[in-house]
Amino acid sequence: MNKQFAIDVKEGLSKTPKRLSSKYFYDEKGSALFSEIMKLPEYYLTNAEFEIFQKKASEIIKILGVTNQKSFDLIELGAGDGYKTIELLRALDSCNFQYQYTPIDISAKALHQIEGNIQRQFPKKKISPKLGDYFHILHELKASPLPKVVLFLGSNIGNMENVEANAFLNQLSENLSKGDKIILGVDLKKSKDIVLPAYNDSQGVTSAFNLNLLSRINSELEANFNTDLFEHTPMYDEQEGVAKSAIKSIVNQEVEIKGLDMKVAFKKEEQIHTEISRKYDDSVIQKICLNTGLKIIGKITDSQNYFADYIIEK
Ligand code: AVI
Repeated sequence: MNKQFAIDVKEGLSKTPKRLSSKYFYDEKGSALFSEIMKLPEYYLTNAEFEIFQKKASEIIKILGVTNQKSFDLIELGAGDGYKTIELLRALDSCNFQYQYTPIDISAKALHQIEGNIQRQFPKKKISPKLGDYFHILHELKASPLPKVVLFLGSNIGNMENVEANAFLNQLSENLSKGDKIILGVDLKKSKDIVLPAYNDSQGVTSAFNLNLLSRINSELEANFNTDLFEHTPMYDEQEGVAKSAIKSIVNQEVEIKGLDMKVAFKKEEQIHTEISRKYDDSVIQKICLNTGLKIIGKITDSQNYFADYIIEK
């Protein structure tokens, strides 16, 4: 049993309002559902960032200030399948840049997938995937004398509250040397008509992704959630630029979680908060970079201005 999962579920379901962390979405089923989400027509984020890497990689490279005279480390945090990164690698290769690509992930399966994808596209390229905690590995890599470019894409930072994002960037900064760069991919603030469908797709994949958290509690903690009696509930606050997802109980009910030796009562309409997906503008990015020793040196957006990759320097 994953001990921390048990502790967090117990604590989260004892709170008012109830909450569960989105970091627990990604079991095997959840990761497969997230891969499906990224291909949905409503989930514009992936295509928008892909377009940036496909069409504007040379602008990114210019801001990074790397040259083909000197090698550098290209490190990706939570690389996924590498679909977007491959475009950046292609652009770097076309100008004969020398670099070592190191994807870091906590999932061996994800690393295996990215290695396979890269090998298929660039049969001669050597990559050095690292399995484990981002900061632990970055700390080890700090000893390398080469300049670093760290990729944190896909608006993954948006799943953190601003205070958490600021602490994350601070920790990232501590593991970098002066002059190292970060490419931070973020979804931009925009109208509800565009954002909400991305979290409430017509095929119900996002709903299945959210409700899978209850199935995970059923299988890992011996619970009896009936997922038919709960509903995926997406929200978007346009002023604040925050999308939130919750799971709503559609009846009064009680659920038993044997593995935690607890019973949880739900009132009809009661929600469990599961995820925040923050959207950004320059002022929010400045806020999360505050007192981290990091400064914004560039911003590249897609043609619709939906998504941005900020270039940040230590
Ligand atoms: C991983 N993360 C950036 C996604 C997001 O957009 O917040 C996770 C997701 N949740 C629902 N759909 C996608």
